[in-house]
Amino acid sequence: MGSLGAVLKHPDDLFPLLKLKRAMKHAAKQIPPEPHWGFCYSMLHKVSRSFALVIQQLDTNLRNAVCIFYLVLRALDTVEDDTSIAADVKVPILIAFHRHIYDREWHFACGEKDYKVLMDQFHHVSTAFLELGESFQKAIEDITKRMGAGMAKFILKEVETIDDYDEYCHYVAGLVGLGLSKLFHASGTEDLLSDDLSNSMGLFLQKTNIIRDYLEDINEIPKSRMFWPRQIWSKYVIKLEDLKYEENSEKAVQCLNDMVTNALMHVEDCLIYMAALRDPAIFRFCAIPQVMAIGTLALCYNNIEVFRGVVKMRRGLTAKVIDQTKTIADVYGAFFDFSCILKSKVDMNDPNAEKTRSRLNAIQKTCRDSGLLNQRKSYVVKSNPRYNTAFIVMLIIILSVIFAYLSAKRTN
Ligand code: IN0
Repeated sequence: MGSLGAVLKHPDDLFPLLKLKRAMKHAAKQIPPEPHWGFCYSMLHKVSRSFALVIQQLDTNLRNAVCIFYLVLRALDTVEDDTSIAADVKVPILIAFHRHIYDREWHFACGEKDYKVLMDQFHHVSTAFLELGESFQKAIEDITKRMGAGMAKFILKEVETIDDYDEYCHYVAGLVGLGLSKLFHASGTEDLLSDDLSNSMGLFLQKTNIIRDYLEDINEIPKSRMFWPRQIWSKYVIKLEDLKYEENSEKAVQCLNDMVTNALMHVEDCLIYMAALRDPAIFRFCAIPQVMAIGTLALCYNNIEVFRGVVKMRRGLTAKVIDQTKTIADVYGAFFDFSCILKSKVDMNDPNAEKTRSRLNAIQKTCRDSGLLNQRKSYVVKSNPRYNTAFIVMLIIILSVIFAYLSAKRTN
């Protein structure tokens, strides 16, 4: 659907969309003048768009550390993701990456588009990294070392069991949670939150990405990337790629629902983590990706389109999440609402229907028990066709007035 069509269908997206556009324009103007920091912040805007905006709101020292942490991880990810690099070349680079970040001379050409530029000009990232405070540098180095080693392990090994799946997600995302918790603590505003809770924050995001990106990963050239655990998909098909074929649609959706149910396991830890945060900017930084993740799961659940193309939250809903995620009450509200949507999609013939429903009930109970649900305005409501018609009529009247005004001006 085009953007005008989407706004006509969801008129209450319009103001958050305009606000987001304005904020992005403003953020793009705030690129620092020093060439290395300028490179890092413009790269951040290119590779993460809306997320860059949330990073921008952090206090300066923490913002710089998170920006560099994000780019170092993206660079590591670019090496891991590049299926054209042979394993015997890739593994030593991943294992030594935590040392390369101290070396302004180091560089390795790989990746595509913006990621290629990031890799080619990595010296800017190293230069900026070396200007961070020592506790920030140590935290980033430690996580990069553990993540590189974990990625190297999984270059040589497939994700077979659910334990492997949790271990792989720990390396590529759970460790990001551990690192961020250290950076927040080092910045002086937060207690050091537990490794388990920090890990769950990353696992919930990464499992959502792995579910959403099934088709992109399986169709990767020259070699498929496979992150769905065999222990789950082998209950439904013989080979992971069979899920994309039309004749397996029913099994594919059941497998997808199984994967979503597995991801939902982390939600309660994530809610505890977010409730423990004190600084409002850090809170928003953590909460926005989490709300987007539960929104994405609600969209993907029971949705065959995951196996046919890209399933993404519409831009207007993303803008709304960014605009309306400010407090823990907003987060409980969003998780409650998206759980309602998920519940309404559970088919009683699905083999995991009972398990899924009980997870959703547990999430909703946590949200209800917070006592904060009635303090919010629910934003995940179905659009009312009566309001849509009123909006379209209003829009036509405004456009007619502007047109009449411009025509009158031209005749004068
Ligand atoms: C992230 C995470 C992230 C943010 C806040 C708290 C976190 C706590 C634990 C773990 C990760 C946390 O958020 C980003 C979000 C992001 O990049 N969104 C993209 C959208 C997209 O689809 O890629 C955007 O353009 O807005 C995230 O996904 N990851 C990430 C990476 C580095 C850092 Cl410092 C923080 C990636 C991942 C793999 C999930 C950890």
